[in-house]
Amino acid sequence: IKMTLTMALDDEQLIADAKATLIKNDLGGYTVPTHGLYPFQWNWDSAIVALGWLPFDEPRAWEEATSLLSAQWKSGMVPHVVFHKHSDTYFPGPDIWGVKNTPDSTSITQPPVLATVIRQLFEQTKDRVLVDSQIEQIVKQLIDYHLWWYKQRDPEYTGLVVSYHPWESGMDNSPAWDEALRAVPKVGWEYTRRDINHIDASERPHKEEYDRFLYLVDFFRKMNFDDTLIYQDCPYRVNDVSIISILHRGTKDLLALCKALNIDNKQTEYLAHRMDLTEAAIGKLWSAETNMFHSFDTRSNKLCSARTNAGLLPLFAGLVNEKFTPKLIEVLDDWLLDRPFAISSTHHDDPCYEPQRYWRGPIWLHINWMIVLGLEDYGFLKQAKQVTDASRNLIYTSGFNESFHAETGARSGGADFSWTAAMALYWLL
Ligand code: 9YW
Repeated sequence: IKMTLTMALDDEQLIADAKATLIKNDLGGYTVPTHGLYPFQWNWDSAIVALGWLPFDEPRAWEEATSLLSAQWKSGMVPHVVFHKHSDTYFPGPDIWGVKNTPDSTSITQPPVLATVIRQLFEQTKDRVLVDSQIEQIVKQLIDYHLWWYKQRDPEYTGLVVSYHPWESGMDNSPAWDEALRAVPKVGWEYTRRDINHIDASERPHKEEYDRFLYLVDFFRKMNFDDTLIYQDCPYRVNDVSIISILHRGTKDLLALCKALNIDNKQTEYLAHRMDLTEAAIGKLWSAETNMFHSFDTRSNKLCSARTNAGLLPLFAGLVNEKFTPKLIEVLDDWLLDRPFAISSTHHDDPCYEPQRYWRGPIWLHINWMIVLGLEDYGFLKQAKQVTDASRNLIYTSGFNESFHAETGARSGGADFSWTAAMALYWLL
């Protein structure tokens, strides 16, 4: 299937193409984001992709989640990449991460959108025997995962968990990280990137960023992956507003699942208490200058200055109070004004905006989907429709790409991309 579509195809054809994309990327129990560029299982990709399988293969949707959870660490952490099968087309692989687990994985995690996805699967799967055979085990693992987040990533009970790597945010080269990353030394050894064999360098992070990404990977290994040591000494330690929002929404959805399953115990009480702490602390991430939320660098004690789409995700979490809501919506209205394609990952007036470079401008559909769910919860239906239409335009313009050029809607990053096909199937078509 050729995904460089220049004109709108009818929806039926697009649905068939989206299904074919997932089937093509299926490596048996898990779906790679796209062949070549990302040949393994990624955490938040898999969660989103499960939603794409749901309308046409329910068992496969659930399997996407269980294969990811099969890599859960004893601590409760669910890794950001699971290296189920060997591949040479991606760098850095398991040898560089140095983790001694089976299956091989990285030592960091990714935004925990899985709990929200499992709630949707639980509510929408028609085959209830399938649901009943899996749900309790999955919920148990999700509770461990969320407990790990709060205990290890917010040991001081601040209400705001921390992240140790831009890869952990899933928004690798977002300008939000520029200042915090500058404090990280560059790695001392030579290496060969593989990403720029697949994608033009103008659409990827710079070497400057990779040098620091790899320093951090080395650092985790040197710390023996010890959560306490890393919390103390990691040179990069950020309150990522996207992770905080996704975690908060995920915990809410997880507690709703627990209620449906009559699970009510010390652990669920603890999670509810952690949610209260986050609600009390979120104001720290609000900027009265930009009227939106920002991530916070806990090393320099400063808000990250760039205006990015992550700053809208507290809507998804239900973390925006009455005082902030009208201001944030005003910012969004301005962001969307006269834009056939939206929402750019960095605001088009921000000095760091680059419409073609990965998380510095291009549009990502799964982020739009989360923002739309938030807008609907808050009753901003006009804006929800605007973002949904602007997202559908992208599919019509250029198909199932990793992300989209913020001005032209053209492909940015990889083609034949699983999470975009999944969002098309589950949400847009
Ligand atoms: C990398 C797989 C992943 C996504 C991330 C995205 C990118 C990996 O690809 O990171 O090597 O740059 O930033 O969000 O999960 O699609």
